[in-house]
Amino acid sequence: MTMELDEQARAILRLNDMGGYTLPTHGLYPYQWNWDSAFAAWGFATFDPDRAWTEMETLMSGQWEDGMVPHILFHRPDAGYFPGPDVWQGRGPIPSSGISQPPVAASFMAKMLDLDPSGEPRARALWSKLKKWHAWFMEWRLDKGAVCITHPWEAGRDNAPDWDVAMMAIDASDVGEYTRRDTSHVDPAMRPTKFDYDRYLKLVQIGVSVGWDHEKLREINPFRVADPTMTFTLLRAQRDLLAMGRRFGEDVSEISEWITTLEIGAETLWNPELGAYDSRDALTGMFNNVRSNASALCWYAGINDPRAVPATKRMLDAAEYAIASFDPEAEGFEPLRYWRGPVWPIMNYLVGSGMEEQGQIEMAARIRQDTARLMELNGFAEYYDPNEGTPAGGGSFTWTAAVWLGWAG
Ligand code: 9YW
Repeated sequence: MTMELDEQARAILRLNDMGGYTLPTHGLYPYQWNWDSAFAAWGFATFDPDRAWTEMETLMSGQWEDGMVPHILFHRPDAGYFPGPDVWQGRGPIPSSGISQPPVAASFMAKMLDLDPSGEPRARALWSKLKKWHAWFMEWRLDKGAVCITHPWEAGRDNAPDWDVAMMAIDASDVGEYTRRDTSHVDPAMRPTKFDYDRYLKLVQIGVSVGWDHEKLREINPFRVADPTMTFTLLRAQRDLLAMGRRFGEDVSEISEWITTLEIGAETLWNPELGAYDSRDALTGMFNNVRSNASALCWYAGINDPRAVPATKRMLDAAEYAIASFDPEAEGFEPLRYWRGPVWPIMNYLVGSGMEEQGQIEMAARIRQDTARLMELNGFAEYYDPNEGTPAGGGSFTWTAAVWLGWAG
């Protein structure tokens, strides 16, 4: 059984391999996405290290002059996805979007180096690029030390309830006509709504209007939310970058300072009333009061926080398959609508492996077993219904296959 699934997972990576970069899935997502690609590299590292390093190199080849690594690289135009390069008008060396995504690449590079120590020269060459990207976050995205997103797509959790209040404050009445493509690939009931898409596009238009000038955007962008996903993944990535830097004989003093700043920032996301880490609107200072799986990334970030245990356990117990993206007991929970309830293997890996490292063995085992069970029963889907296990979203999904190869299988 396991052998067979290993083969299927490898076949998915090959199927989605465009030669140098990997698509999340054909049809729905026909480009190179940032954090998907880092997962893909790790998946490849389990059976084809050379291809794994190439994936990372292609991702980092899209880095902007200022250090940002975009959330999408549009290597070849594809009419099946909207909004494409003509709408985004990114200003990097490769046509791209104008925002970033959770910076998990350094952490996966550390894993790749463990799996393939002979890749060290390639890792060394990538290290300074990753550092420049991390520096970009520290310069442009902090609020009280926590990392902000400037667009819901930047968090990788597109329509999470975390952003609802901030989204309501955006006036998108002049966004104009456009045709969505996502809803022609996947059931619209599983996708973000038109209300969301209008605002996703409005934010892109605002970015384009100032040529993605981060300084100007800091003043005019109507959306700026400090996010646990971003804060915890960057904190973890800084730790991994620091450890690799030491090994390579690099000066890591600045990275140590960044870690301290981010630890302080992470604490500002603790919402005592919720008993969880929460997103916080940087423009209003208000917590969003949303219990999501992002809170449980604290362990992955190296923060072994006993305060976070009770609510996390309750979330695990509230679903058949842990861990739901949004609290199954909360009002507005939707088991099939993207980031408003479904369980995502990639988040399970980040949360579960962090728990393993920090000695939260019971919760970790539960998450890992559930992740494996979902794939054994229902294949390598984008995400699943946390109660029924129904596979949903795109099929033959790259990062789900990578999680099987690297961890769950
Ligand atoms: C979009 C590719 C991406 C992921 C995100 C996920 C979704 C939609 O798909 O984004 O149009 O960018 O939310 O995390 O990287 O799998």
